[in-house]
Amino acid sequence: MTTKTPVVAIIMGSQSDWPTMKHAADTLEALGVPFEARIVSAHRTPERLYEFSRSARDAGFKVVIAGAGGAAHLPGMTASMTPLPVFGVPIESRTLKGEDSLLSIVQMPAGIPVGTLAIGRAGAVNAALLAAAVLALNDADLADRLDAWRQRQSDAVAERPSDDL
Ligand code: RP5
Repeated sequence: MTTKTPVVAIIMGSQSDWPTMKHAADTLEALGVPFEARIVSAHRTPERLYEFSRSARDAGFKVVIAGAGGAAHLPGMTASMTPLPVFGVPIESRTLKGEDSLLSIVQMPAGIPVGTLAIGRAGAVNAALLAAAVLALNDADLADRLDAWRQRQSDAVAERPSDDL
């Protein structure tokens, strides 16, 4: 985590979500985007959820990434209480493999949007990349870093498959 004022809030419903949400944190770190990660449970710490969501914009955050699993109310409840863009990451649950998380995050009624990503690691990484893309609209240096990140990714793809890996 960088020492600059965090502009992305990564919130998650439980400590058990961190191995997934850490991929979002690592991606933001690689792009030089200051962030803060917090555990905020819609079910177990509702007062913390209200406090965080209602103060997020004034605290200087520009984007919220919210990861939750099972009956995953966190992203939608957060989005209902902040005007900031909220990206939801469905955590892969043990019983239903994250389909429960996905459906409960993606099926928001019209009026309160949550930008919903894929289940698990891919969703966490892509939520961070989307957050960076939004911030890069007003940050030319970050736009350059994002371009470089994508170029490195392209450069890392071999032309042909190998038996040696
Ligand atoms: C949700 O319940 C969390 O987001 C987590 O994915 C799920 C299970 O939480 P734990 O029982 O592991 O704390 O609120």
